[in-house]
Parts: sequence; C-alpha cells; structure tokens
Amino acid sequence: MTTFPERVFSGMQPTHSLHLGNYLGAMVNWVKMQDTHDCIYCVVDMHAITVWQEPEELTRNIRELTAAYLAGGVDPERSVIFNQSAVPAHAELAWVFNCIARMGWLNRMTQFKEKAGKDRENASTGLFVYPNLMAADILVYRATHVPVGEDQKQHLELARDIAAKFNNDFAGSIAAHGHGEAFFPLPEPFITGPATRVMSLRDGTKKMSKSDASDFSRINMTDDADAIAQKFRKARTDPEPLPSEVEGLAARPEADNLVGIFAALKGSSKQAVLAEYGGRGFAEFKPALAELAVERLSPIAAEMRRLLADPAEIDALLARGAERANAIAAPIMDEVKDVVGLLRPKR
Ligand code: AQP
Repeated sequence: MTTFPERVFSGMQPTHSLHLGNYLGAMVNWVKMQDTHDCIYCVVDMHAITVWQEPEELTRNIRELTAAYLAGGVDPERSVIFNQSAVPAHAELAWVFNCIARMGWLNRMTQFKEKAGKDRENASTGLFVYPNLMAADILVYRATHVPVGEDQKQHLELARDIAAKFNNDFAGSIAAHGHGEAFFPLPEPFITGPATRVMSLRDGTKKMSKSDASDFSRINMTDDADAIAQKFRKARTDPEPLPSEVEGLAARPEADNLVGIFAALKGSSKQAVLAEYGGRGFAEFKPALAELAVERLSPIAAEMRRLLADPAEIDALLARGAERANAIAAPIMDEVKDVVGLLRPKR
C-alpha cells in the first residue's frame, strides 16, 4: 500500500460573515491541528461564486475571512493561508475530476438539493459540481486529513470516491510513472468536539448558516456583546430546566444545541456543563452562555478590526501564502497531467 505523509487541508467560503458554527465546528480544530500537522487553510473564493456575489463585497469578504482566520488563531508562519483562485491548480484538477465523478454521485449530494431548492433548473452548473472542486482543493495537496463540520461529511465521502476512482482508472499509468499503487490518498474527515453541527438559534432542527434570512438564527463572529446577549436571550428553547445527564437532551434539540455551544466555548463536554447547570432553567443558563461567548469572541472581533485596518498587509500575506501553496500544488498537477496523458511543456 502506498502511504502518504499526513497533511491537513480545509477551507471556508468568503460569503457573508463567519458565524459561531463555522468557528466551533471547524476553526477550533484547525488551530489545534497546527501543533501536530502540516496545515493548509484556504479562503475558497471560487466556491463562493457558485451563487451570485457582488464583486466588491466578495473582495471585502475575502479579506474579512482571512482576518478571521488570523484572529481565530491560524498562524501564517506555521500554516499556509491563501485564497483559492490565486492557485490555478485547484481549477485545473477540478476539471479532471469533473471527468472522473459520475452524474449519479453528484445527484445524491444533499447540500446541492438544499441550496438549489425548488428552482434547480436555475442553479449554476458550478453549484452542481462544487464537490468536485472541493475534492480538487484537498487532493491537489495530497492532503490526508480534513477538519470540517458534520455538514461536509458527504462531500468528503465523495472526495474519497473520486480519489479511489482516479487511482483505479489510471492504475497502469500511475505505476508506469513511478507512483506505486495509489496517486492520491483517501482523505479522512476530522469531525470532532461537542459542536460539530451547531444549529440555528431559531430552529433546533436547522443548522446555523450564513445564508439564513434571519440574523437572529446565528451568532456572527463580529457581533458585539449586546447583539450576542440579545440573540441568546431570544433563542428558542423549551420551558423545562436543563437535565443532569446528556441522555436527557435527546428529544430537546434547542437545549442540546445551547449546551453543545457552551461546552465547545468552554473547551469542556456537554456532561461537564450539565453537571454544573442540570436542574437550572434557561433564565439562568442563557446569560451565562452569553457571557462566555462574549469572553471568547470579543477578542477575536477586536483583532479582526485591527487587521482589517490594513488591507494591503492582508493582501501581501495572501500573496505569500499563494506562492507557498503553488509550490506544493503545481508539481502535483504536473504529475496528474502526466498520469492522465495530457501533454505539457516540461518545466
Ligand atoms: N452550523 C454549523 N455547525 C458546525 N460546522 C459548520 N460549518 C458550517 N456550518 C456549520 C463548517 O464551517 C466550515 C465552513 O463552511 P463554508 O464556509 O464552506 O460554508 P457552509 O458549510 O456552506 O457554511 P454555511 O454557514 O452554511 O454557509 P452558507 O449558508 O453560505 O451555505 C465547514 O467546515 C463547515 O462544515
């Protein structure tokens, strides 16, 4: 079996502002993984344009998301930070994968169904093939681990299917070019923590999302203390006090969500939160949750504001990151072309 050195890749879309779900579901793990892995973190701007983006707003959002990565603890010295469109190999490999993935595979993607809604005929073709680009994002670095929220699990499975089919379809050519049995690793999702699926504050059965029409459904990373307190105060809950055991949260999605958020913000577990708050009502729990959220999020928002005051510095950092990313991706893309049989000028 071919073995691949461990490498982490993940990304977020520069659409609207980052929310607590993005932060707790993914970014908290990104930051931790820097201690143990070689990490590449991307602002996936080409994914963003699968739905309409106002050009000026998109540029602003790319910088804002970069600032959020930095303020959230992603270290540009240890990790590679860049925006996807600045490294051409992503789009090149995505095209190869468009020719590997099957229509039936993409037809099963629930996120496309959710995002396209009833007006499927009017969705962009980019939105349909989005998972192929995501597979390319990961595999163009031969990344082995992908820290994401639970909603991305199906896309990761598709990335593994694409990698396996590529390895299988081109097995002879892969061996002939000296790559052994497998050209791509099968990337593993890394989905862990008490908040892998943060739910809407208005509806405990819907995930917290940037594109939800109601701003009260989410905590934005840039919300101030008043907004955070008000949103938690208005968060939908049931009238019962909190249970003392995790099992007691089973049929209570809103309570489960708030306890999970508290645990993730505190870096503890749902059981530890219930050990402290079991038997108490939401009138007591919600203000404690708001206080904890403000304590964790306000330094990040302040650092984002500081960084955004100097957009040229953010642009320079992204340019340096793109150079580092390109130095890894371009040679792998050359090898892909050789394996597939696409003639290319020799470097
Ligand atoms: N509610 C969530 N709980 C936990 N993790 C979440 N993620 C997103 N929502 C939650 C994780 O955040 C990362 C970045 O996601 P993205 O920017 O690629 O977009 P998304 O998954 O489509 O997020 P949104 O907020 O739902 O955006 P819109 O509304 O624009 O589609 C991923 O790791 C994701 O799992």
